[in-house]
Amino acid sequence: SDGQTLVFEPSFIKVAVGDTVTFKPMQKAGHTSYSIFEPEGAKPWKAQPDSEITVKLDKEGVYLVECFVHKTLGMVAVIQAGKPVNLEAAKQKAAEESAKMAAGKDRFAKELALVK
Ligand SMILES: [Cu+2]
Repeated sequence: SDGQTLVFEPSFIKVAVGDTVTFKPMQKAGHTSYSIFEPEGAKPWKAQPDSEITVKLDKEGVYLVECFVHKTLGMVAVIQAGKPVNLEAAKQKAAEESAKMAAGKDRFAKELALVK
């Protein structure tokens, strides 16, 4: 870590379809994990503040994640499960969200650049 606290770490991960991912809050800062974009047919998730959540990524594609409290500060993450079949739509949604941010406007783009 570089000392930043309003970040997901890692902020990009690639997993296999059917894998589970656990989000763990590292400070009591009201952090939450919300999915704001998922592959078609995938179930969105919303963690309670300061609470761990484990999600199963059972649909192939790109998922966009935000901390509900710090999303305007660019606290966002990207998960790729299998092939990025919905990448163009994910980029569009990420651009819309990034436009509303006060800081970290480039984070979604940097994370999505890692999708292969
Ligand atoms: Cu947060």
